[in-house]
Amino acid sequence: EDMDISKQRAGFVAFVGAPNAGKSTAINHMVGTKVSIVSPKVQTTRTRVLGIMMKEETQIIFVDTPGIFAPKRRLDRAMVAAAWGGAADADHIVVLVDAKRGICNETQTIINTLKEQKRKAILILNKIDLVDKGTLLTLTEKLNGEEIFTDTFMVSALKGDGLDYFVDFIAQKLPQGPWLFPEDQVSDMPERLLAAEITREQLYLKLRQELPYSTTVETETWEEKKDGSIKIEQIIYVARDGQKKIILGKGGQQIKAIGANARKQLEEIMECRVHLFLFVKVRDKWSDDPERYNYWGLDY
Ligand code: GDP
Ligand code: K
Ligand code: MG
Repeated sequence: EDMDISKQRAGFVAFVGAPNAGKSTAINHMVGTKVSIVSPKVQTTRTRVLGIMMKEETQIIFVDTPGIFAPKRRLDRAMVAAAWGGAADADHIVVLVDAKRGICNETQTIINTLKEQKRKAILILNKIDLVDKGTLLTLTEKLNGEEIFTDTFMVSALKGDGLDYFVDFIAQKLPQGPWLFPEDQVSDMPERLLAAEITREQLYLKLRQELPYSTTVETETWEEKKDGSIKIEQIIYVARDGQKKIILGKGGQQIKAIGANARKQLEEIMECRVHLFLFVKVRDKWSDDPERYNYWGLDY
C-alpha cells in the first residue's frame, strides 16, 4: 500500500523536570515499552533517550532527559548539559512536575531558565494519584502565574491516567513533514546499550542508595543463537573492591537476583529467551574517564 507522505507529521517533544518527577515513567507508558529505565533514585537517567510512538499519521519523538539539578561533579554537569541540549532542539518542551512535591528548587530553576530563553512550554502535573484536588488546583494556579505555560495536563504516569489526552493534543501540534524514523522503531538506543541499562536499573532498585552512582554496566558480548535465544555477557564496573562484595552478596545471592530480574525484563522486551551472564570488575576513577562519557553519548 502506498504511503501518503503529504499527510505525515513528525516532531520532537522534550520532557524536562526535576529528578524523579516521573519523566521516564511517562514516556515508557506512551511508547508502550521500556525505552528508559525507572527507579526511585535520582540520576537514573544519565543521558538523552528517545522514545518514539506513532499516533495515526504522526510520529511523536519524545526526548527523555536526565533531571535538572545543581551539578557538582563532572558527570553531573554532563548530564544537566545533555538535558538542556535535548530541550533546545525540540519542537515542544514539556515541563513535568511532581504534584506531590510541588515547586521545588529544580523546577523553579527550569522555569527561570525557560523565561530567560523566552521559550513557552507545556505543563504536565504528574502523580495526581498522590494528591487531592485542592492541592492540584492551587499548584496549577501558581505555576500558570509564571506565564510560560501554554497548556496544562494532569496525569498519573504510573497508572497511565490522562496521558492519552496529552498524546492527542501534542500529535496535532507537531509540524507536517515525513517521519524521521522507521514506523516500528521505538527508541534510538542500540539494543546492547538498552540491555546494559536494564541491568543498571536492577542495581538501582536492589542496592543501597550510594552504590549505583559509582557503578556502570557494559554489554561485552551479544550472540544470537540458532535456537532463537540471545546470549549476553555484561560487566558491572565498580570503583572499589568493597562495592564488588556488595553486588555479589553472600554466596553470590545478590548478583543472582539482579541477573534473574534483568533477564526477565530483557526477555519481555526482546520477545525471546535470554541467557544473561554478569561479571563484576573494579575500575578506578571511571567517572573521570573520557571513553565512558563517549559510550553514554555524553560530552566529557
Ligand atoms: P524521572 O527521574 O523523572 O525519570 O522519574 P522516574 O520515571 O524514574 O520515576 C521516579 C519514581 O516516581 C519511580 O519510583 C516511579 O515509579 C514514580 N512515579 C512516576 N510516576 C508516578 C505517578 O504518576 N504516581 C506515583 N505514585 N509514582 C510515580
Ligand atoms: K529516577
Ligand atoms: Mg528518568
